[in-house]
Formats: sequence, C-alpha cells, structure tokens
Amino acid sequence: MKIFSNQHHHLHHGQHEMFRGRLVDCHEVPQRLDHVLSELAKRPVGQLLTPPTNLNLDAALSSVHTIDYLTFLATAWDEWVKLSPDNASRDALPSVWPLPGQHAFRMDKPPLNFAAKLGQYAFDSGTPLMSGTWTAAREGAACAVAAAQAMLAGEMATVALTRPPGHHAGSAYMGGYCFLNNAAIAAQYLRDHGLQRVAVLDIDYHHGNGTQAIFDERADVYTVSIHGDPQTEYPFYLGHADERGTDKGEGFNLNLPLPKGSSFETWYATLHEALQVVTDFAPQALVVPLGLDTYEGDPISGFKLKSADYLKVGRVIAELQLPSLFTLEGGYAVADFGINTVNVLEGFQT
Ligand code: SP5
Ligand code: ZN
Repeated sequence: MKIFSNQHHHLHHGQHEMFRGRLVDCHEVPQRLDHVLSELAKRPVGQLLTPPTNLNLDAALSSVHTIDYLTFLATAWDEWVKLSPDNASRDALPSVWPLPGQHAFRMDKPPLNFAAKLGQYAFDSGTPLMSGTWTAAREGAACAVAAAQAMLAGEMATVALTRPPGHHAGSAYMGGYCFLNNAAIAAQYLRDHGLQRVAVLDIDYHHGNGTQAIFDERADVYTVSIHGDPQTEYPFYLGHADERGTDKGEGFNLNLPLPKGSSFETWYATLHEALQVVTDFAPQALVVPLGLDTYEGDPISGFKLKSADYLKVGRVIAELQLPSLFTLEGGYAVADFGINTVNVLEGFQT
C-alpha cells in the first residue's frame, strides 16, 4: 500500500466557520492529519511517501476545475488582503451570494469586488481560505495524482492523505471545507491515462455533491454516495435518491441517503448495496472518498459507527478485488480520527 502524505497541509489552518449567526472554531484542523501520521507510525500498513514534483499537476487540476476558478483560488488571498490590510489576520469567508435563476448572475458582468467574487465561487460560509490554503490544497491534489500514478503502475491499494478534503468542491466552487476535488482529480487522471471505467464510492457522512456534479453527465465514471439524508443533513439541496445522473450520465450516479442516527448495521447493509452496484458496473478501478465522520463520536454528524467497524469496512471494500485509491475527506472526532482512518486501511490489507 502506497500512502502519499501532504507535507504542506499545516499551511491550511482556518480559525473560524460561520454557524447559525456566529463564528465557531473550525472542525477541519491540522491535528486531524497529525493523528493519522502518528497512528501510521504505530501501525505501518503501507509505505509513506511524498508526491514527486514532476507531476504536471496543472493539467490534472484543469481536467476537473475551470481555469477561472483555479485562477481565483491562486490569487484569492492576495485579493482578500488588498480589500483591507487588516484582513491579513482574518480568514476569508464569503458573506454574499448570487441566487440561482434568471436575474442572479450576469455572466457578461462578473463582479470585480473580491467579496462578491468569493460568494461567486463558494457555496457556504464555513470554508475559510487563508494565506496557505492554495499551497496546501495543491499539494493534497498532488498526493491524489501521485496515488493515481502508483495505481496505474500496478499498486492494488493507494492512499492520498488529503487535507483540506475535497469531495464538496465542484468544477468552479469551494465549500464544505473543500477547495480542490481530490477524488475527482484522481478518477479523471485514471480516465485520461488508459482506464475506461472508474467507480467512485463516497463513504463520508456528507453527500459528495461536488463529485456528483463533476461527473453528472458522464457514463464513464459511476458515482455512488452513502450519506446523511440531505433533507436534514449538510450539504442539503443535493444528494437525494432520485438523482440518477443526467443525459449520457443517466443511470451512472447512485445516492443512498440514510436517516441521521443510523446504526452500523443499517449503514453496512447499505454499503453492501453500493458494492453490488459497483461490481455490476465492472470498473477497472475504484476511488474511495473516505470520510470518518460516520463515527459515533463525530461532533457534527449523525451515524453510529464504532472504531472497530472501520476494520470491516476496509475488509469488505478489498473483497471487490479492484485497484483502490483512497482520498481523505471528513472526520472531526480528532483524537480518534487516526485510529479510525488506519483501521480502514488495515482492514483493506487483511
Ligand atoms: C468534508 C466534510 O466532511 N465537510 C463537512 C462540512 C460541514 N460543514 C457544516 C457543518 C455545520 C455544523 N456545525 C456544527 C457546529 C456545532 N458546534
Ligand atoms: Zn463529511
């Protein structure tokens, strides 16, 4: 198992996220990944690596994200500080958005004001952007590309320790603590380098709205997501069972929403449903956006998985006998995050 670690993830360290009218401490903190690394030091389930520097990363990023959006991300911090020098000590968070619909957004008159631009490219005010965000997010995406390359070179299991996470990011938007969609970048990389069919199995507590949207009209990447019912759970608005894909992509997306409070037994039965669908698609590779916020101890989520359950999760995914690439997504019970993550990887190995 080759595990690519983001050496620069610490550069992304949000202070606050907006929640119900207040700024609260960020859940998505650097310590999360530190716990994974210290657990991997105790239980070395794989080879710990850093991505090579000659990846042609820009091509991989622009295979999923628009150039406009990538340029926005690359320049956002400087623009934020230009609004006011005081901003240098504050996270950039949006506070105004265009509504969808006819009069919402004039494509011919995109906003020049940076606060307005931030709302154009973000779908929530819970995703702080700071001076090191772009570097950290790029290096995370580099881990995903390196993992895809290792898979193409014959590895059965590869891991990208991505932080910030990625599955809520769309082709031209950030949100849900995500900036670059690492799983989509990996899946697209596999498609662009010889594989015909790739499946994405998202097991984060939250619906992988960005990944679904990116592949919505495509039949070559089958997206499956098990998550909290979006009628009550973040990211709301998308992730319902009747969303099966659009046009050529019809029949190539599957959402398996479960009520908040669902037990491991319920979740595990649903995982088997998802695995059957993946098997029927007969992909050449599997990408797993791995969130550990399905854990019973998670402070912002509502499923009831226990630490030992994650060993089973890894094991049953391995039974597909597909080359598999894991990206790291959510999981906010920080102290147990390393154990839970490495349990999935160890389960996959055994
Ligand atoms: C990758 C991922 O798991 N993103 C999840 C983003 C969820 N953001 C909204 C969370 C709102 C819950 N805030 C609860 C604060 C209570 N102290
Ligand atoms: Zn999540």
